[in-house]
Amino acid sequence: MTGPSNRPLALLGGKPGFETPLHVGRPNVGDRQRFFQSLEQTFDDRWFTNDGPLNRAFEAAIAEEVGARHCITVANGTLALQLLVRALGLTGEVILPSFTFISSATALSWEGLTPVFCEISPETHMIDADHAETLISAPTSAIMGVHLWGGFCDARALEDLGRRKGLPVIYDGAHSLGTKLAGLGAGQFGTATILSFHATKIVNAFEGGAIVTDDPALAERLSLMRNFGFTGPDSVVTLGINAKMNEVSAAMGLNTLGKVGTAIAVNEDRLARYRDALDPLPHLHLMKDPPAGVRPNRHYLVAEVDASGPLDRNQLLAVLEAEGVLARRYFYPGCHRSAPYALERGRAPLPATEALCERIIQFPTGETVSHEDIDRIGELLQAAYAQHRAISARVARDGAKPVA
Ligand code: T4K
Repeated sequence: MTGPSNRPLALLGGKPGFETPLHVGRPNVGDRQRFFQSLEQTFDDRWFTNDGPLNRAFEAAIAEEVGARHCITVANGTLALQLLVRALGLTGEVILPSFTFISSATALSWEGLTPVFCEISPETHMIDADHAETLISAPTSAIMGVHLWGGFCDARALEDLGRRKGLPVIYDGAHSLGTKLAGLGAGQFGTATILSFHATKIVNAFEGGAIVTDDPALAERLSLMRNFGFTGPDSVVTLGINAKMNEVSAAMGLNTLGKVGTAIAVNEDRLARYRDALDPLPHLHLMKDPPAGVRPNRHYLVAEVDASGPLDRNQLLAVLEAEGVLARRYFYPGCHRSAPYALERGRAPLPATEALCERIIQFPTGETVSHEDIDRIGELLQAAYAQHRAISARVARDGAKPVA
């Protein structure tokens, strides 16, 4: 009898479950017609970049969505962070979690700051404010929380810490469009928050980013800095750079922002299906729901592989990759163990971060993933656990080849 458990797996010589690979981070397309229509005007006007009408409309719409007074669009989220720390005049060290995308740290280093890596809560995967407090010293100039997976980090604890220590709190909110904490958007916390509109984000502008803040002077500095420091023709008043968002990106941003509610509903629907599909698997746990009061956008489908189970995370990634399911292990190995920082001495180990890096797995979700796809992923995983001995032997012989 054949059933999910004895299905022939591609890693063991069977036919892959998916002819066309399934990706984590497939872009949302939004309303194609609206996108192309809005560009007709751009072509008619021949105004392609430099604070164009679509950029202004996108800035207003983002500011409203996240509840901030000001939004300054830029070319990507990494540049947003670089400009922000420069505009704030930060010096010395900035404390942030190691468990984040590498550019949260490298953007700081690029601006001459030293990232000091702190621990996370194993429950939320986000910054541990108590550990952050132990790392504050004379050179510390700011604390940066990172809102991961479409949830919120413990902003209240961080801001309490910032107040007590007289330090600004900033946020990397690259994942946080559409997320709410007690009805408040990401723009209602800290000195400022950076956003990303990379293709893989819930609201995408192909590439893009923004800084949101309530501080008018900071907003003014940032908008000068992103446009070479010009206040008018021939008048450069500050050191600037070209960090502008173009009109095509702003059109895509407006288009996908208009569909953010639908995108969240689709993500919720896929999560419900994954709950059923993964339910028979005792060693694979979907991430717990966020604390009460948080409305997540569910843009990442995050699970943890139980270390006491018969297969480890890398073996599961190898099984899935062979089947055409390109699951990921964000943010392995953790910034502190990535090449730019791995050789630094004298830093405390980060055991919670390192343990999570070995367990974490993200599955494909969103509008390009169907219920049938999710059911099939569940069956493939059941088959993998049922055939764990053959898989372990295969991997021991030829190596697990997890995606980067
Ligand atoms: N802070 C945090 C917490 C972040 O997560 C990020 C970015 C940033 C800051 C910086 O923001 P940006 O400067 O990027 O605006 C991807 C994204 O490139 C990156 O934006 C994102 N975080 C990170 C979590 O994921 P990679 O290196 O994994 O990208 P890549 O090329 O492997 O693509 C990811 C998956 O998406 C693949 O399975 C393929 C799929 N994909 C990708 C693109 C670009 C598509 O299906 N279509 C596409 O067009 O970093």
